[in-house]
Amino acid sequence: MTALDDRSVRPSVTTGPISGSRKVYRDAGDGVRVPFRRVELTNGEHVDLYDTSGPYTDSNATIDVHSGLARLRADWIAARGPVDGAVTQLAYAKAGVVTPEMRFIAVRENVDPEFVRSEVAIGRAVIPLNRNHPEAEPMIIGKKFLVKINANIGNSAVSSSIEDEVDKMVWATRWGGDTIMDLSTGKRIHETREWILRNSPVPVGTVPIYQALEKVDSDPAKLSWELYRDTVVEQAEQGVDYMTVHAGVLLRYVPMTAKRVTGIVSRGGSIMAAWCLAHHKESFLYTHFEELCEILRSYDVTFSLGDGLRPGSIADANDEAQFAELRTLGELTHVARSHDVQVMIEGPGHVPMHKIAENVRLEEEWCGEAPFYTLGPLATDIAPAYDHITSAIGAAQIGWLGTAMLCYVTPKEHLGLPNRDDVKTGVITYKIAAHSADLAKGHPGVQDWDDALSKARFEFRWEDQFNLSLDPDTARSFHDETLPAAPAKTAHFCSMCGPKFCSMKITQDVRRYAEEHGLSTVEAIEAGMEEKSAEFGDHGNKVYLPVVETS
Ligand code: IRN
Ligand code: FE2
Repeated sequence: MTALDDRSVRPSVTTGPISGSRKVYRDAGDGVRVPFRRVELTNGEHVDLYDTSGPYTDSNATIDVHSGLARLRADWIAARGPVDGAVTQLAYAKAGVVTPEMRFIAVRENVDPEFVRSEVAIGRAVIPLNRNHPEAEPMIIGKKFLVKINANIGNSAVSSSIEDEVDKMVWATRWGGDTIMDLSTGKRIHETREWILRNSPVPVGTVPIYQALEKVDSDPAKLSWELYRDTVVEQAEQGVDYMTVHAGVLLRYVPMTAKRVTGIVSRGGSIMAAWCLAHHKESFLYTHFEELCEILRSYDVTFSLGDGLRPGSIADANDEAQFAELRTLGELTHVARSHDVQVMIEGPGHVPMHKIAENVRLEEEWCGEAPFYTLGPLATDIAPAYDHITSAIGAAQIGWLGTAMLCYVTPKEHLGLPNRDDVKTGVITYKIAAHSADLAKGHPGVQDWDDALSKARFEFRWEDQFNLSLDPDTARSFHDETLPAAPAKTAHFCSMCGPKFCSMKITQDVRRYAEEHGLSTVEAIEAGMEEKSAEFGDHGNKVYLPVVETS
């Protein structure tokens, strides 16, 4: 029996399009179809948006979580043999081969397939796709592409079920999660991951040391290379696309954290530090790294070299321990690449704004521009319950500076396991950070979305404004709170300023006045001012007129 045959597990997932949009596909040649979310506007125009949600939002798709998603890439994978003994996207890219995955990505990103190949070949971008995860839609992580976001899900010893985690995966990708990581540490880790993988339209990452620790009753001293290796093989066989490996936590770096305010905050980092100290030996992740490369290479699993010594507080940012580890990650990057294994580098954490740029500079210099993948960073420590915001401030900046993927932080960070609502809040918050970074980086076509929304807003096309927003449901419900009536959805004002004080309405009046009087806008403002001052004289000196009720 496979895990999905277990009928006692009954995940209920959200299907159907996001309100106001529908799934369309663009042809990338040879039967490769690339999905987009099309928002049809009331003025006859439409906007096509990058779509991470997979078949779940396609009203023509049938979803059965007990069979899993269609195996989109199965034929592509079957059709190709190894190059130089390797089956990784990196090996193909180096050999000059443009894979169907690269063509898919080129359409998604609005760039040339050859450009995709060349960025992968030099290691500045990665395509995290395990051969055993054919259900996933290809995506790319690299500074020359759209900034991506990852959503962490997974159970803990005290909370959540398989059903909840599958639902969170679908929910996270619905709102824009580019990858998800299953960080389960509780019960039924293997089964939970199987359910997620078979049903996930996006790449799935894990931290194998978590499951390894479960296997030794949570005693880090009992871990061994052999047990870890077997866990990696088990997960790679299932189809995990990228794995966090904290191989840069070396024995000699551990004392560097002694005087920190928050010590070691990385779970994986602290597990490895505990092992190193217990045995007084160098980390087995470091000493067996080349063997690990050979395993990852045979599945095309991408390394996400973990930041086990990342700062966990503003006070500890950019310290000796953090940068010592980063140098080691740079060394390991080159080892992995020599095995044709794709690599990205994990980064902090908690970093005040003035110390963010140095992180990107050193990562690029030491790690050969491998894609940087950061957790926030939180720009301040003072706001538990709002750490999606403290971290999005850092994330937007570091994304602009060249970080390729942002690991979301939810409002529950530091407080508890995120639930479904927290997942959505985290994803939306990080889409804001990532898109803001994309705008600043000037990726082709990125601003079209902003422009379409702004035009809709200015022209009081309320429905279009809602439908174009990252979260149409919430935008619409906020508007409904004060102006629920249907006519309000075409009205030339909202309840924020009321009909008389709407700046957009006034601007439109100015423009109309100009047109009617054959004037330029500047002249119209001047002429209008004169009229108004005459009017004002009639009203005496009552500057603030009471707002007139118009209901
Ligand atoms: C991302 C960047 N730095 C850390 N992360 C994520 O944190 C990583 O991808 C994984 O989801 C989680 C690992 O946490 P620990 O084990 O380092 O605490
Ligand atoms: Fe933290």
